[in-house]
Amino acid sequence: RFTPTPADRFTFGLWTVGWQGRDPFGDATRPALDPVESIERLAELGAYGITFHDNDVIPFEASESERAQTITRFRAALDKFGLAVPMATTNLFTHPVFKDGAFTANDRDVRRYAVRKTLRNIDLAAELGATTYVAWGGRDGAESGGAKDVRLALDRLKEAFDLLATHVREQGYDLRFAIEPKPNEPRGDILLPTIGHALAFIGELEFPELFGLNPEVGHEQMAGLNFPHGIAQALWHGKLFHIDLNGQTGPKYDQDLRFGAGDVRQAFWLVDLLERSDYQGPRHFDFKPARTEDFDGVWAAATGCMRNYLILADRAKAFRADPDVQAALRDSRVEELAVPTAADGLTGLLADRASFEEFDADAAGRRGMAFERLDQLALEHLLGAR
Ligand code: GLT
Ligand code: MN
Ligand code: MN
Ligand code: MN
Repeated sequence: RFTPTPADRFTFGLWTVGWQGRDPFGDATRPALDPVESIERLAELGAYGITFHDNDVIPFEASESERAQTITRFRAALDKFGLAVPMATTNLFTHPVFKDGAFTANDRDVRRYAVRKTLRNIDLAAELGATTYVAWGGRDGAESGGAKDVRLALDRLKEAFDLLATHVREQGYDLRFAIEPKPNEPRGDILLPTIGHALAFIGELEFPELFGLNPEVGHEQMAGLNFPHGIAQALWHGKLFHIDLNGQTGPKYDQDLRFGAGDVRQAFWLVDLLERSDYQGPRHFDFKPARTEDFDGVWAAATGCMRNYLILADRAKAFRADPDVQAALRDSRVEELAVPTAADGLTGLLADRASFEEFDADAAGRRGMAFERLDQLALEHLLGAR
């Protein structure tokens, strides 16, 4: 039970299991992991695919021939162990050249280099069959007010995305972009800090249909936001292109805990939402196995991510199937929200005396919503008490 299979569409970033545990206060606690070994192990554990930054596979300083050799070896491992590459992305944050950002660096030469580096990896992503290209502008931000003209930075961000989209269209790639919001870290403040900011920005792009979101659980929660609500809005706009699943305990540094750790109640409502939605994309984990762990701990954490998703999906299903829950949902009039407020139109609404002149607001104000019972039922299902 709760054993993942490729049909569950679980995917992992190479940089997740490959994280060596380097943090601002301490050195690596684990040796580097060969991407080929990650592919083999993740396939064994039941994953569907892997995702990568260019430099997770190809070292930044690799020559053209080293690059070609590395890609050949990487492809061979994917074929051998049967893993897909549904998504890829660019490392625009590790090298010092990106210290003031990539697409929005004040230095024009850095911006041109960042777009070229991305274009090159988009070609590789398309070649490997990826249909989503993630853009996380982790260094696109500032620590101080005078350092960045935010309106100009947004002009340059739009310019970069318009160039990338033009390339994808000209090459005829079956590839869409997923912008990943994050409020801060590594910059003091990052541009497009939340789902809402990113959604609004997409509307200003030249090819908005090619752009959606890759929201991360912890990134919204770092800003104190409700992740399931953010995902619901992304779905409502038709913009949930991809998702980064992990765990976070409230507003603090980006913890990247394994999925299911951190805010387990939001994790429950998230899985309940995703499983009942039309989201068909991968369930992608972007977590960091704690630096206390050896490799056994790394694979245990990766397994935990997948098992927790399956367990929560099972709990959410049991919650929805429970007749007591269905009665509680009726008592809370949850489905009544599907009824349009004024299908009779403005004229009908204005003519309807029951809607205002004869409306008893005090009586309506006395009606209980019965949400507490509903939420208790959810908690009991989540805790396995029902
Ligand atoms: C980095 C970041 C993640 C992003 C990755 C994509 S890289 O680890 O913290 O949230 O998803 O660039
Ligand atoms: Mn994160
Ligand atoms: Mn991260
Ligand atoms: Mn992420």
